[in-house]
Amino acid sequence: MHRGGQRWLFTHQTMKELLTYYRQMLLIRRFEERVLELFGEGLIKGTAHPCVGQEAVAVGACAALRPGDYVTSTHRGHGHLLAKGGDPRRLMAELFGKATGYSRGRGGSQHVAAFDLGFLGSNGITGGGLPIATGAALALKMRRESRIVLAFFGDGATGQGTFHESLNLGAVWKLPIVYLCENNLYAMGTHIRYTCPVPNVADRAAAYGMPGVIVDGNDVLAVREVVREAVDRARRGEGPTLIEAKTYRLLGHSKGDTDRPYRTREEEAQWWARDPIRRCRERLQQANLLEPARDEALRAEVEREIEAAVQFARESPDPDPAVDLGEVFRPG
Ligand SMILES: Cc1ncc(C[n+]2csc(CCOP(=O)(O)OP(=O)(O)O)c2C)c(N)n1
Ligand SMILES: [Mg+2]
Repeated sequence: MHRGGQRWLFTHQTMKELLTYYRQMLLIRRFEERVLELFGEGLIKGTAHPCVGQEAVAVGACAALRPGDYVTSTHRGHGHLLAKGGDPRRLMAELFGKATGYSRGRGGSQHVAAFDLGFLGSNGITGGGLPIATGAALALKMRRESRIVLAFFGDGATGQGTFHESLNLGAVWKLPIVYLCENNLYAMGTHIRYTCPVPNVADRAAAYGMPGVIVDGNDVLAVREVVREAVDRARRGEGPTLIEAKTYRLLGHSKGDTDRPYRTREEEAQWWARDPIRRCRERLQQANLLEPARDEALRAEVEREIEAAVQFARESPDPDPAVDLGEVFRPG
């Protein structure tokens, strides 16, 4: 087990890339905030799990992938899809249950997939993405393809049987896969100290004979760096890596979790001080790449993109029950 992501230099190129990551993280943040508002307006039904605070994991990890690579996601998957190249309009339409959504409005927040983007689905089953990712990696290996899979999952998912089964087979078969745990310290209201007997999720990698790497999940460049190393290893045919990105969800577990009695406001304030977007902005400002006017212009641009997504979703047609139900209940 080692701590990764500290060995790189900031080249001018890296700093320019950081600006695009900053924009992507802002887009994800505003998407999530807008989704919560839309529940309030009654335009989105069901539930959603905002990834506010965890944007750097999604963006840093996807920045290390090629377009043809696959990812699997979780119930907290909007950021993963947007970072993998998802169009906010089509994701918003999916949340509205509209025919123009990525899964034609039938998947919703927790079961949306975009195969053309290599996005094998968000997943409402905790730990449910892990065997899907492992199976996809097995298929890629059997077909001798150079693509790889990255599985996002939460700390809570590491208590599921699927975690053991997937990492075990992934390691035994040396599959081209990266297991990326977003340790945000909580599974719903349960702190990880009550469910994990070792100090780090990454310590568990030893049981599977694979490298276990810890990274600051609120540092987008650090995440990109460690994921790159793991992706290269997977592509070389050397098998999986378990990465633990230490992060925090700054809002409630889901849109209904507003009081959060299981944790203190002081703890939250400490993590707000480590907000990945704020840290990224400060780094860009120190490099003179983000003067206030530019920052303002960028934010306004993101705002317009989000509003365009909402408008697209509102104006999109509902799915046609004649077509869509026919596809759900395929007769014998
Ligand atoms: C198999 C299963 N058990 C329980 C749940 C209820 N549940 C939904 S999210 C969640 C917590 C997941 O925690 P974690 O994996 O850490 O992800 P996070 O919510 O922190 O992103 C649980 C227990 C579920 N969806 N699926
Ligand atoms: Mg968690």
